Amino acid sequence: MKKSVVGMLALTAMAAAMGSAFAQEAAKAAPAMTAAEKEQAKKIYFERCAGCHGVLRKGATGKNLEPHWSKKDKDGNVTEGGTLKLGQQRLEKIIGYGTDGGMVNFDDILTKEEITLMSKYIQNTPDVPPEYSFKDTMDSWKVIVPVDQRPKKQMNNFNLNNMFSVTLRDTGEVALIDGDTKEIRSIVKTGYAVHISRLSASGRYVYVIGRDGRLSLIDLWMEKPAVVAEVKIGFDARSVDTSKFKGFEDKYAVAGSYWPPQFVIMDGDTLKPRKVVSTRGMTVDGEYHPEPRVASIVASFIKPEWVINIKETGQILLVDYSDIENLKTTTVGSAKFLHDGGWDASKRYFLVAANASNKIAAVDTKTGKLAALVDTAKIPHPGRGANFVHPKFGPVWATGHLGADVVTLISTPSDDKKYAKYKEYNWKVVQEMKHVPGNLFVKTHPKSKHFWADAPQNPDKDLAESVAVWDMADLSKPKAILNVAKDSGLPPTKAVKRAVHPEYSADGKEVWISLWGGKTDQSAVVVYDDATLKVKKVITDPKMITPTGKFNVYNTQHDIY
Ligand code: DHE
Repeated sequence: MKKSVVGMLALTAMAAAMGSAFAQEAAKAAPAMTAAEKEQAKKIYFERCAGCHGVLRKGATGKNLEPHWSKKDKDGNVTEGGTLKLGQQRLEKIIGYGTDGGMVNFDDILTKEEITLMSKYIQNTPDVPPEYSFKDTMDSWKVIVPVDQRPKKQMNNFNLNNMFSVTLRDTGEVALIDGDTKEIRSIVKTGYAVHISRLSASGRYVYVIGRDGRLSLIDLWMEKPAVVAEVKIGFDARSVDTSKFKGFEDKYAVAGSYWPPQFVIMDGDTLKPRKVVSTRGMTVDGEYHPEPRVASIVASFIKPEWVINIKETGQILLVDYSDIENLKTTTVGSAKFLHDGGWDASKRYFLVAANASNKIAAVDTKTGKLAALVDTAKIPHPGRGANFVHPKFGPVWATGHLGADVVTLISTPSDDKKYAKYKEYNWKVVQEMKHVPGNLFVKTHPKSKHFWADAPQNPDKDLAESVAVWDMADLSKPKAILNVAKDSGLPPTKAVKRAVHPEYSADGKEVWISLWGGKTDQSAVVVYDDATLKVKKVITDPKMITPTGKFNVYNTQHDIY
């Protein structure tokens, strides 16, 4: 019998033996479901809900969804109840129409029957999924093209620096689009609902992680770039990066898993698993957490180190990969729940959103210490953030917010003498630029005068389909609003075409925006001229379905944002 199955049976037996009063009470009071209904609901929960609420439903970006959970005020009065207290009707409304707290409406994603089903399911006690061992990872590993059979030099004439890896979310693919000609050069099959693409230090390999934990390695040197190796690092995953320090270029990859909560270190050119490290442990408040998921990962350029952000514990791990057999890790406590983030302009400080605390944590990778915890508006969501020199406050790093109508600018330190006069502002919020809630990503480029922000999670259709652009030389000037869906010229569809994830071309002259439309609708990536804000090209194709994240090779390889 497989170890993971034994683990699951042991857990089930343990729960039964303990006869947990909660579990029994929940099982009694929760709506009955057939085994087939449970299976269907489990799949939907994994695909649509687990990302925000957690597999064990303990909550993170989303609320706790355990049947008997409760929140009490200081006098011990229950102020919020679990799903059983909320009950069937209220849950159906929340799932269907969303909430002011940032939960999106699912009435255009799930059918009425599915909403009823999910409302029943979350009143039942969560199942504990199986573990996933080093052996499971090893068993899933496939080298499709061995290293000695790969090209010795670039076999195509594409300008690889300006290639874009574009997530086609609902088809489980990425499109490799030539940034110069705007032609789709290759569409490769990947894991389910790919989350991000990252580059090897040399820029040759693209690493693509699916939500189902499948990591695919694409070789851009092939005549037609294709997947050369694959491995499944867990059941549920979001992050991947590579070794970028001098002497370790293209040597390792590291991928973070949501379930089980762990990260896996692999050989960079084959994805051969080398080590699995669990992230279970204590939160910054000193409580044990059984599901501390791996959120963003970034590779340092100044040390052989990865910054690995653990969502539920609020611990930032600085993992030294110079000797992976004897792995050294510095654990830096910050705040909960860590999500996405990026480098400051100097690439010494990594700034990460602690979205449940409404804070940005900055870690100093030179000293290995927390540099600052900065209070911000509600639910910061930076993507990787954006760096520019503010006319009044000097170097700043910017984050947008899911839960507030501003973009926050935080002053960041610099060793450059010309910025010494801005020192007094360091780690302070120096400005909040007026935007709208529901923002996910902000972007600028060292060669640009403009700053871009989307708002795909805004409940208003026009706002969700538009992006805002500021002139960084004079932020008091009214921002330009570009309705990307209208600019695309695509026919109207029932589903909102959410304008998402601005990404610059390698030369900083174009900005690419995805239109994240319905599950089966042909959609597009709209390319704007950054100087004139006019549409330059609408990249569309019958295969262009649910494009979301886009990763320009050069900018991703060098962390330019
Ligand atoms: Fe993301 C980055 C997690 C939903 C598009 N997303 C990240 C990162 C994490 C994360 C941890 C940082 C990776 C890194 O840098 O190493 N995302 C999650 C979730 O848990 C969440 C909230 C729910 C889920 O079920 O996945 C979620 N994300 C979404 C989406 O619905 C988005 C908008 C569309 C999609 O494709 O699924 C989406 N997330 C992205 C993108 C990035 C990202 C495009 C990379 C931004 C960048 O510029 O690096």
